[in-house]
Amino acid sequence: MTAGGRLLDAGRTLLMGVLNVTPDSFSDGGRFFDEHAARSQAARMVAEGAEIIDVGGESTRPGARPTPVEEELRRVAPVVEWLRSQTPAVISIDTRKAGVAEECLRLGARIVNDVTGLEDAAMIDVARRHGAACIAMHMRGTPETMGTLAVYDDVAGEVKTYLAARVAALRAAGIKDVAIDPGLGFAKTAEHNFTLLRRLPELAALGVPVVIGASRKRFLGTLADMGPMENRRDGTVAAITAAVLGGARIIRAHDVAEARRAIAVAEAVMRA
Ligand code: HH2
Repeated sequence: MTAGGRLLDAGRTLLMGVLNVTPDSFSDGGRFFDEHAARSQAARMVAEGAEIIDVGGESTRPGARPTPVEEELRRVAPVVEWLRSQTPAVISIDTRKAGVAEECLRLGARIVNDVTGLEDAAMIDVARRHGAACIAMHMRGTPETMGTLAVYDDVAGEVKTYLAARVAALRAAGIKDVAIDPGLGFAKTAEHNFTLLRRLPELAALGVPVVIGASRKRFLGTLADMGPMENRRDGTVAAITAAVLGGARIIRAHDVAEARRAIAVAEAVMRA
C-alpha cells in the first residue's frame, strides 16, 4: 500500500476501520471493550476491506474525561499485539499520549493518530524514533472543553493554517509520512463541519493526504431524521462520498463495508 515508502500517501483512497476498545465511545462504547469482541470486530473490518485499523482506548467524545495511561494501554496493547500477529492490517494507534503511542509502536503499530495534532514534543519524539507515520488532527481545547470553543471567523481558513503549520513542524522534526485531518466534530458546530467538507479541496491543495472522520457523528443527526445513531449510517455514506469527491485520501469509518462501497462510487466518478 505504499507509494515511495509512505503508508499514508498511497495514491488512492485508503479505508481506516475504527476499533474503539472503550466503555464509553460516543457511537459504540462498550461494544468492543472485551478483548474477544474487539478481535472479532477487527477481523470483520479487515475482511470487509479496511487496510488500516485505528485502535483507540480513550473516548474523545464531547465532555469525555481523560483516561490514565496505564488503563489506556491495558485496553489497547493486547488488541495491537493480536492485530500484528493475526492480520495484514496496518495498525494505527489513536491516542493523545506519548506513552501509549510508544508502547503500541513497539508492539507493531505504524501510525500515530493524534487528535491533538502532535503538539506534544514527547509525542513527536516517539513518532520520530519509531519511524511512524503521523496523522495530525485539528481540535481546540480538550474533549472536556471543546464544546465551548467552536467559534471561528473563517473555519476552513483557520483549520488550514493550523494544519499547514503542523505539517511544517512535523517535517522539520524529521517525520516524513504525514497526513492531516480537519477534525469534524471537534470544537466545530454542524455548520462548521459542513463548511469544512465543502471547502475540503482547499485543504487537499496543501498536497498532504487528508483524513476525514465523519462516521456516525452528531452533525449528521441534524439532518433528515438522522438523529438516532442507527439512522446515521446512510448519512455517513453520503458524507464519505462528499469527502472523497472533495479530495480526502483516507476515510475513517466504523461501518467498513458501507464505507468501501461509497469510496468505490466516488472514485469511479472521479475517474470517469
Ligand atoms: N474522530 C474520533 C476519534 N478519533 N481521529 C481522527 N484522525 N479523525 C477523527 O475524526 C476522529 C479521530 C471520534 O470518533 P470515535 O473514535 O468513534 O469516538 P470516541 O472518541 O468517542 O471513541
